[in-house]
Amino acid sequence: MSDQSAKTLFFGGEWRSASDGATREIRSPDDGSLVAVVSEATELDVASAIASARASFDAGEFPSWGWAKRSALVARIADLLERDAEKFALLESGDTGKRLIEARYDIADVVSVFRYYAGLGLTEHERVVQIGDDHIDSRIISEPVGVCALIGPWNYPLLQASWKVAPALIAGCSFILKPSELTPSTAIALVHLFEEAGVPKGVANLILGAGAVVGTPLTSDSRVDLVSFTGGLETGKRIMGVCAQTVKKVALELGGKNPNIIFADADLDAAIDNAVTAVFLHSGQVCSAGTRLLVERSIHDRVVNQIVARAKMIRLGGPDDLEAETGPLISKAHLEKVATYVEKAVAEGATLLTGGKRSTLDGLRDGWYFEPTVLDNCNTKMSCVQDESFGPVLTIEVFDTESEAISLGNDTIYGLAGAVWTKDVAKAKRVAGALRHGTIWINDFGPYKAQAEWGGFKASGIGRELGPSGLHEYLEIKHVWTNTSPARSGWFADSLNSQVEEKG
Ligand code: TXE
Repeated sequence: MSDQSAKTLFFGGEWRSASDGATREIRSPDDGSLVAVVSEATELDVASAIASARASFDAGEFPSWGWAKRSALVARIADLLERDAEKFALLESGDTGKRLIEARYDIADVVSVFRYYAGLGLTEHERVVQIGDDHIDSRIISEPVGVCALIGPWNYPLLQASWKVAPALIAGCSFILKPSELTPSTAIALVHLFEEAGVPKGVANLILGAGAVVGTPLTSDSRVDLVSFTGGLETGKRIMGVCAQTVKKVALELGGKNPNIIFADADLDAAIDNAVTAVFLHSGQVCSAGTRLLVERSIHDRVVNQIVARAKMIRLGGPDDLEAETGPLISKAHLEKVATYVEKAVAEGATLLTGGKRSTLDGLRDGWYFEPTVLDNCNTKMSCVQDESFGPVLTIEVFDTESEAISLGNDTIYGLAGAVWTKDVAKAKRVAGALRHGTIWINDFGPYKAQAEWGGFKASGIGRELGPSGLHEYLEIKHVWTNTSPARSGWFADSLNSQVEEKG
């Protein structure tokens, strides 16, 4: 256990305890053991962190450092993260319960996000507008948006934080990072690393605590210019409502209900294997999880039988279990949510083919393990098809035609990601074009890259992370018009000047 209880909030360039001394215990989802004790911020701490960020932005040097200097800083952070990768992976798997090998992949991805934005910072950020007049210089420039509240979830804590802090730093913003109260350890370590890298005082601030307590003070404060949030739909709606009061910019990633469409002419071996990974990776706690399998009727039995057989074989286990293939759910509350979701699905007419309950197999200690679950005979009227379970639960629907597959794939309020499996390239492109989701994979499932935008259509969110658009979220656009040969506008009659002219 790391005893971080002393001082784990960071603002004004100093590590601090909560103003009332409150702390929170972080417990392993694998066995309930104590992982860390951290400070639990108060509203007063939030106000101080915002003041720190505001002062550094309004009166500090960072916004005027220039792109190249900020890029060098972000590249330095990438180097330090690479140096400390194993330490970060251990912290991440400790808080989330995910296998160490998965946490290592996450940290490698975090490094590439910092490296990508370090490189993007060195590209051109100004645009000259061609006016056709030698005396006019019309220039579009990008400036930092200001003070940002960056609120993250618990499934990929450091990775989701990196999608926000790396572009915010490149842009020259100051920020308050608020990780999930369930998984704060890597955010604490990251801010220590920011200090070592030389992030100026007040630019990076860290607040820990429950969203219900620190969330509203953070998102309602008029000194905050932008809120970037990744989390659940209901929390996202609440945040958007709060932000409307001060007309803040918002960037939201609110999950998805992602269709994975398999046509009969697909490479079924690859399609089935990827379908299993798509839904059961990280026990379904993935915003882009392939939780809705849409399968062409003629291959339904073959595909479903194989998926069920594979689901039954999946080995659950904790961070240090080298045989394990996936880990526990994040908390008791989340496990109960997933169990209720399955119960409701069955009550609504879905057929439970495997799983559906907490796994208590020997060796699973007292963790929040849930059996990989497959529900057949589902349809879009059922809540299991419409709501995000965020657990290892696959729902199966059948279709007969291409247009039916498309309309089923779009019959959701969400629009984050989807996949289509077929050997017919033209059909794959037609379906990809018709699906209203932010990422479409053709004959693949899951890859994302720091260079490629990530985000959702419809209720999956607002804005994009990663890629150049992920930086644009943190920039204000300013048009500067310079006239090197000023002249009278001549728009209104000027009696004063005409009198002067008459007298003359
Ligand atoms: O998320 P919350 P929860 C989905 C998933 C999951 C559901 C609920 O379906 O079952 O959301 O999970 C902070 N103002 N996703 O309850 O509440 C909170 O402290 C400001 C999808 O854990 O959205 C945490 O830091 N902040 C998702 C963060 O919001 C508030 C990943 C996320 O918590 C706040 C995680 C408030 N009023 C869950 N209330 C994805 N898109 O990948 C809470 N928070």
